[in-house]
Amino acid sequence: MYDVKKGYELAKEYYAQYGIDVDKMIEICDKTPISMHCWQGDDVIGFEKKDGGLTGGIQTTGNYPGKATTPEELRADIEKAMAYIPGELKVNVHANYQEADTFVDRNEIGPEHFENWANWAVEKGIGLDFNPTYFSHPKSEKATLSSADEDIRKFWVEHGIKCRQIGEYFYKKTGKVCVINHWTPDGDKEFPVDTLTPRLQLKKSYDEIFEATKDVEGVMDGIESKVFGIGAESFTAGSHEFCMGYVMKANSDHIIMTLDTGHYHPTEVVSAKLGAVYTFSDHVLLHVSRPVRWDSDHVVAFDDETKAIMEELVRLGKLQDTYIATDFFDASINRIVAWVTGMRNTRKAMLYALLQPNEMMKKVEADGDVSGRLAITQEFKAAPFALVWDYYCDKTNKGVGLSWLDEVRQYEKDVLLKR
Ligand code: RNT
Ligand code: ZN
Repeated sequence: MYDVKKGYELAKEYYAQYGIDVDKMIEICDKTPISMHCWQGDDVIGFEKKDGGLTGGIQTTGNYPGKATTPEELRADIEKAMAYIPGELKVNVHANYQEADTFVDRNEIGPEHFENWANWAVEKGIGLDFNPTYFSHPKSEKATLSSADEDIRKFWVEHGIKCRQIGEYFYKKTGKVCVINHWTPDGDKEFPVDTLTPRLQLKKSYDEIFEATKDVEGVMDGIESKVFGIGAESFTAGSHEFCMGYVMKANSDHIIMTLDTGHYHPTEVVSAKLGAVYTFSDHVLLHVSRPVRWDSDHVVAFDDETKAIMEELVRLGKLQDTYIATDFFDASINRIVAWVTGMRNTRKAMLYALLQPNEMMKKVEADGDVSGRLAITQEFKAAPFALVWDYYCDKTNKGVGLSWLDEVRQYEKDVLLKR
């Protein structure tokens, strides 16, 4: 191992030339929560006592051994991953991760089925976020909240209501706001003749869910859009325009947009949408993922788009107003490696964005010096960022460089492969 402290001292000098306070940026980064999705650990299956796999037009591919099959295993794996993820963390749970002795249907779940999650979060000192599960269920085969079948639509409205109540329970237990993400896969393989009625149904359903739970406290609600799902390639009821329209018209202090990085056409990027959304909204929920040609939910990379998103948030002054959550599921590699890599990359991109002369760049731009703007923004791409990142991981005791990888390999041998 090289001298991490020495590297940090040198990097600190480098950044100081441009007026960047490395320690202050590390502190901001460290305190900004990232919500880690629980579903990477078991390929989005959950713990309902029912048969049936993942549906809803999303897919995990791969059959790497050792996935979690019980809540205890999943929480143990999350804890293992947490040991290597620096910074404030939340854990994001889906409704199908309920714990009950016998089968409890989605419209009947309550806080009692999430007590173990809540107690565990309190013990770990972390916040919890939540998601209704409008998929992987016999009643979700055709449509959920946008269904023309009133019994089915009502069933899913009840589910949404229960989920907001569970969100409030999480808030009350942990003392931290619970961010709920509402995503429905409702769509069609072919382009429908009537594209309005399902949208009106979806709008009515969201209205009913929020009206019935208007006294719920401590919950934020992201409405997540999507361009298409597998088997529903031609039409999505909750499209971007629908969800953006819903959120903007609701003009509410808790209903916000969820922008998932995999949910747009391949040349569209979330980084380019943030400024426009923040013109009209106070908060955004992000699902940080990595689409490869489609919404493939690959592990988040330290790539241009993840960096661009964090740069936007920092430059807009919206890092603290944005709920940052991860959403990926790779079943072809060690799932803890997937979590740690994706979470570290998200955090890394945040620190990378903070370690730039953002005030200087804004001034240069305001002065009309577009040549200077280009030169400055390019210069920092090769700054000695890794030296600061290593120091941050060392300081927070989360594993410098690749030191964590051998420990996860050992855990695979000792725990995962024995399942
Ligand atoms: C699906 C959405 C959604 C899910 C999770 C499991 O395309 O991104 O957020 O990934 O609810
Ligand atoms: Zn998502």
